[in-house]
Amino acid sequence: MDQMEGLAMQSKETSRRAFLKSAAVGLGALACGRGRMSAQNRAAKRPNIIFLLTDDQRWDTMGCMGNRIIQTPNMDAMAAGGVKFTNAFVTTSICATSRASVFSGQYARRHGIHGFARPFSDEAWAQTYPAQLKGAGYRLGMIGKYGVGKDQDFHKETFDYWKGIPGQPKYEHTDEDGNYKHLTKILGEQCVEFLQGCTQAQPFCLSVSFKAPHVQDGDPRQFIYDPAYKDLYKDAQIPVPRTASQSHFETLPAFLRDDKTEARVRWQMRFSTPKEYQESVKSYYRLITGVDVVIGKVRKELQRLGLADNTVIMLMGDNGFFLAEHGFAGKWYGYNESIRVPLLVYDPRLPKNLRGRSREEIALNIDVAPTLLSLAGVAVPQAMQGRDLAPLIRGENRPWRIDFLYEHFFDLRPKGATKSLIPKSEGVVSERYKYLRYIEEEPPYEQLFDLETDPFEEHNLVGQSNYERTVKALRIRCHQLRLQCQ
Ligand SMILES: [Ca+2]
Repeated sequence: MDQMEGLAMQSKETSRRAFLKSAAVGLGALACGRGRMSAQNRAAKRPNIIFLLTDDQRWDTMGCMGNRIIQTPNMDAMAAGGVKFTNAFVTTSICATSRASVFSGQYARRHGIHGFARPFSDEAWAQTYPAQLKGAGYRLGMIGKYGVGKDQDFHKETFDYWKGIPGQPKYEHTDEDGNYKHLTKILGEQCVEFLQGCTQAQPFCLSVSFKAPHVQDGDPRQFIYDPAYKDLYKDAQIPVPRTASQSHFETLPAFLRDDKTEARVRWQMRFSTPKEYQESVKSYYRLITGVDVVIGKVRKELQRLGLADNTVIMLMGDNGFFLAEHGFAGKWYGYNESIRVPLLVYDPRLPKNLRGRSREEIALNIDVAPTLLSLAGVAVPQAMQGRDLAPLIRGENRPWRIDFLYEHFFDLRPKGATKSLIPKSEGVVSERYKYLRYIEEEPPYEQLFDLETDPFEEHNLVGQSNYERTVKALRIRCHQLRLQCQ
């Protein structure tokens, strides 16, 4: 089939779905009496919010997303009692930039934070979800690796409870008696401390930014898990990804195979032998299970304090993570493993029939801020570019995005080098096709993947005559999105 025909069919299918969705919205409006009541109820008692952000957790590292090895009973319970977004992505796959997008609801193109040192200006911070919720009377808490700008530049005054950590925190700590204490456990204790300072009278928003399962950069042990979990997964055999083969690696262009690139340097440290691969993935899983245990403790404390029935908990990853796919480690590139993240929303106010559902719409890191504001009944600032996921959480249908702009401009250049050791890229991720281009190459190196027939992104279709028109259409779409997202 001609590829443009394919695109046209896709767009026809999209209109059909949009029609069905708007018809469903129409039907929903018929029951508007009840809708208004629930809106009033929502306004009457504003929910508490806990936003949990994991660091480098990819979408498929939870039991509820089909992983049969990892143990995440508390994440699975959140999904079973709430809503699971199965197509959640980040618009830029790196800690600082993605976190800036989470806080602001904006693409990197707009917030301009492409590296680790640049902070939010006062004006920009005023438009973020913490500042907006603070203005609306919420009690604010921040725990863990906030990841944007330097310590002295962060807007700590917004928070009533501040346990933010600048830079890349260390995993290993000792308590006052000199006993070992893992960072994830400390963050969990701080969550409990924050909750114990809350009352029914004032709603709260607690943002918890775990370091786990991010590696400890500069430490040869890399994934430093709590020794309490050392026996977990000991006897498991982690399957090797199909794209981790040498034959697939050799199909990649030379600049992506370059051993000096960060994705290859880190691959060498983590995955270069089968034994290393097994140990790295198991340790990564142990770090995630550590976070899961904290979620269980937080939920138990909410119950104990009588806050559970009115506290919405959201969990997201700040970016995905290569576990040797395509011969890479780390994230940054626009491949699925790097950009796809977990996203769960547990809302105890949901009626029983709406719990345990999956939403397949494309959800993004820039949707977090407008969603949290909407849950709190606070108007979403114009500057935010993400969409409110709350209607989807409530089981409603809305016409939804079918693509988004991917962008990655972090500059890691040794002195005198002309290119970043993390090749910069941008592109369009749509439901059917993914178009990426690496902008430092001359001419830019382009990739086109048909996600329907090639879900592992093994076959670059650029250069094939029957895809020429698709590539042209996506170049235009990329240009449009770049302009729209400024
Ligand atoms: Ca990260």
